[in-house]
Amino acid sequence: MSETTSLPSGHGIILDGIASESTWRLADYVKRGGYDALKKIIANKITPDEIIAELKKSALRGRGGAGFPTGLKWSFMPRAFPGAKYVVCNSDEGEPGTFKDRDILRYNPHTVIEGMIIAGYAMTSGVGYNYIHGEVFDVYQRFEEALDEARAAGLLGQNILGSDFSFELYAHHGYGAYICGEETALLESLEGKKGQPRFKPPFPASFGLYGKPTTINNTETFASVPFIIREGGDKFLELGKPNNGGTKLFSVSGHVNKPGNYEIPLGTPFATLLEMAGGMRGGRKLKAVIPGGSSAPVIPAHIMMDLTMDYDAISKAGSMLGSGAVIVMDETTCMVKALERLAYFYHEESCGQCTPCREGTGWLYRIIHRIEHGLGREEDLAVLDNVAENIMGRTICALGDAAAMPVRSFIKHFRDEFQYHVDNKRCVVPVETQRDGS
Ligand code: L3W
Ligand code: SF4
Repeated sequence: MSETTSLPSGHGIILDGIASESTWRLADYVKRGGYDALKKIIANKITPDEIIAELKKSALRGRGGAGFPTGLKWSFMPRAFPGAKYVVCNSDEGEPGTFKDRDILRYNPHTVIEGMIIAGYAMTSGVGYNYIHGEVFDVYQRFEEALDEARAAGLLGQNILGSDFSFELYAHHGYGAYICGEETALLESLEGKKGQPRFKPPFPASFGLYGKPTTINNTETFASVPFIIREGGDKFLELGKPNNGGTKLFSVSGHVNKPGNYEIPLGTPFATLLEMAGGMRGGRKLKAVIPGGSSAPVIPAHIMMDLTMDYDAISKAGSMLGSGAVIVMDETTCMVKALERLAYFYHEESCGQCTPCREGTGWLYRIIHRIEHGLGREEDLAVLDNVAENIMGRTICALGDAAAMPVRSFIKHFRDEFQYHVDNKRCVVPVETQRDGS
């Protein structure tokens, strides 16, 4: 898993003012306008409906992968439900290429806490949990410290800021299984069970944690909420483009000079992001980009260089903006080897509940492995396509599709390279020039 080595950068709302290691503290956050949104809600008795309307105006879309409209999701919550209702933050980022949420929690945890408190107020929920990926324990500890600061300041807990609104928030650290980032597997895990996805529907909005109505959003989604309430949904929308409001963090990895997290307005050209990341390493030519985490179909360079980084443009090009993990590959990349690595990951991480995923991911990996190792058979590309097709749409959760989609896109765009491997039992890119993107 990639780790950033320097402070994340960019211009926007989540990383604004993040200038040093200590900007995570409450006092610093307050200096930057932190908790003003919560104070505004309480002082002006803003209603849940008004908050949800502002979110809808902002065109904030879920930052975890699906890009689902946040205001709409919050409106699904049955506020009149008499029992417990929960707000859950999905900080279990495990998607290969994604490393943004850990930096948000590391450098700006209070913006997530404030966003979750506002969510509790808007959905009349009294309890929240932040499920944090198990492999980033320092982040869990920092979030716990930030929670202590918020509690001590009366921003969290009973009668927040002297009002009759109470909200408690707990951190929970996972154990590193990728599948626990799937929202229903996360809920199972939070309940203390084995982390395996549930059938949907019912969606968590009606049957969530402990079977109660639950809203789950990604870390970055909650982190965007305070700005929207403080400055207004229109202002957030204007930062991005229609239907793609605001700024977004992109985790850029691979063959660039400055891998790291960059916050940019949605709709920014990919070429600008590549420049921010220092351009191509060694001045080499761009070959392809996975624009939204390993589950997203690969896009060849000549298409990618004309695209803007937003949900609609990337999906029109046949891929997904996903969680915003941009994996950059230069001309020295062997596409068969790259796909072999992805296929291995999904095969390892399949939870095994559904036969097409459990068996199919193994088939995909083994066939790609033999092609890569000079044992490819003439029929292999057709078999790969057939296996991928038989996984897609036939599983409980999106991991099946996530394993199949890269296979189809790699072969679609780089078929000649796969065929060369099968025919010549070696790579078209000389082995001595191949470079690892990690
Ligand atoms: C109530 C309805 N709620 C939808 C809710 C649903 C969920 C959200 C989006 O997959 C993708 C996946 C990964 N009533 C509803 C409703 N909802 N209809 O809206 O739902 P869905 O099913 O479109 O997405 P999902 O199952 O959450 C997420 C892709 O993201 N991905 C994954 C990245 C992984 C990370 C990580 O490591 N943390 O971010 C990247 O591309 O493949 O396609 O909340 O309940 N009628
Ligand atoms: Fe488990 Fe794969 Fe089925 Fe998802 S698709 S529930 S990971 S077996």
